[in-house]
Amino acid sequence: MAQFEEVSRKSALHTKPEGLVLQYGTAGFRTSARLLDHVMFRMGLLATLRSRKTRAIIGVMVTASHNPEEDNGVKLVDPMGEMVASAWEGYATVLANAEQDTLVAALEDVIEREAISMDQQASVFLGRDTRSSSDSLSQAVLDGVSALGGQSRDYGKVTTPQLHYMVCCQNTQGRYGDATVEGYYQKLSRAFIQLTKNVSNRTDDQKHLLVDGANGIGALKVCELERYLQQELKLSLVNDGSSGKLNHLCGADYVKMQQKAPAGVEMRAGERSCSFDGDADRIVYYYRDSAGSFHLLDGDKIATLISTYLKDLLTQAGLDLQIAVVQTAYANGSSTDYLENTMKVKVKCTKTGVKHLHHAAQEFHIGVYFEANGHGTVLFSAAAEDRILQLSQDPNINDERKRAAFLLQNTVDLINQTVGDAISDMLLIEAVLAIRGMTIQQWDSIYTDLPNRQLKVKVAERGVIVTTDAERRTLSPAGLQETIDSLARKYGQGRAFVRPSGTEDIVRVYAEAANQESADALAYEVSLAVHRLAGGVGEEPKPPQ
Ligand code: NG1
Ligand code: ZN
Repeated sequence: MAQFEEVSRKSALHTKPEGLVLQYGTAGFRTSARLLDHVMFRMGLLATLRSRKTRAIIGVMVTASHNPEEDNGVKLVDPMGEMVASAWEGYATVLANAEQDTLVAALEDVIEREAISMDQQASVFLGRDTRSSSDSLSQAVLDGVSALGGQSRDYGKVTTPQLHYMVCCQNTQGRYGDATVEGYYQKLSRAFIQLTKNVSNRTDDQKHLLVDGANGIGALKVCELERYLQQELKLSLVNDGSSGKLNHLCGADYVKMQQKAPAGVEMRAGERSCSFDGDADRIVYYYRDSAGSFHLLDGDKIATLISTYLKDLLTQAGLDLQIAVVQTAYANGSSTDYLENTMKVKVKCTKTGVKHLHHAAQEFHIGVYFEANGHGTVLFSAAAEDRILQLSQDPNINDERKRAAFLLQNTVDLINQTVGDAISDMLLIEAVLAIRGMTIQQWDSIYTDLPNRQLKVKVAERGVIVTTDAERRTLSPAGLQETIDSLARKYGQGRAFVRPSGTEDIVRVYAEAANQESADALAYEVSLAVHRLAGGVGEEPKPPQ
């Protein structure tokens, strides 16, 4: 077939390093940028097939999110803006790992299994982050798309959530919004201004926010957004990419893992600050108190703020819609306890990785999902959106219900339901704090986090760790879970679990306990058990200092 001749010809320009094996992981392929050219070309091919199969536009995002500048990665976006279906993650792995001379056979296999009609039109939307390698890697994706006769639209530098948004807008014929960056800013800023315009007495301090752009794409985009906000929110941007290195000593991942402010951020006591990650799909907030102590408000605190706000609005609106919060095992135990026992909200725990949370959130009228690291959003079912719309148009309701319906309606518009979005989440949090007249300290004091610690352990083969119960327990290697159980029992409010990372070649250890010393000790002891029982390589973990 002539089509495959083109694939073979172009593929020779994007050769695979012999013997290299990569896996489509928690967030697509992610590794050193110099190993990815062939993967990008092949993801261009696969996205084209997926587009033919679904008869819709498919997205391809070139980014390695919070990884260092030298890395890169790629993820595919399905028609409604969600992560690609899991069977296709398998095809992605097979295609990426096919040697040069078996690539066409691997493609033909996908075409046959999925009964893809090659006459069907195909269209791919492409976006990329600010990494220096992203330009040429994007070109490799475009080569793959054209080699299989697909059309493409290159959005250039956009955030990951912006690309998800474009895909959803185009596939819903504009019902979700206009598939342009301009359309995105207009929809979000309009909703933000509607939500905040009736809030009286907002001081300059309340309208001001310090943003750490991680020296990445979010920094560029937040600057573009600002002029749409009509001074209702004034942003001071640090780590804007003009001089610093991407994700280096800054960004949401750094702040969350180090539990300290990023480089370049000088905060006055009580000043609200936030950090994006390298592709702007994660956000965390933080501030310094008057004694100088640093306070982090992570994804769990964000989920709590948003779900409390929505629950109260539903009550005021008199709408009987079920709201739930979806978390992972990394959620701080205090947050789960507060949500379940104080707020009486249903909480569901899923495996790590936003696709799992997203899927679980779809089961409810309103599903608020956040990973502790700050990746999350809110999903409204079609029925929930309809009921909110109907109520907002009902002339026979009292003022309180009218106001609540108006706020709910604009909240729906402010949220990027396709994927966690730092910019959309930031605007939502700012709007909620304004509407509720809350300071960041008041938000922080809703509950107190249990001290916790995350560690990494290097093992020969991380697949030897098999987990169950939403990754909260291990099935193998033998004896590991029993050891973790007995270690956790030694400490007040002790809880620990381990799981193989889906994005790095390591095992992650999480521990929390009533005080930091205990959390550190527990994390260390569990790390040691992993090293000893799961084939640790290199030196054994060292006790905390
Ligand atoms: P892994 O490496 O599988 O733990 C990490 C994050 C996830 C998710 C992905 C994708 C933690 C503990 N894990 O996954 O939550 O964000 O990266 O970026 O933060
Ligand atoms: Zn990210």
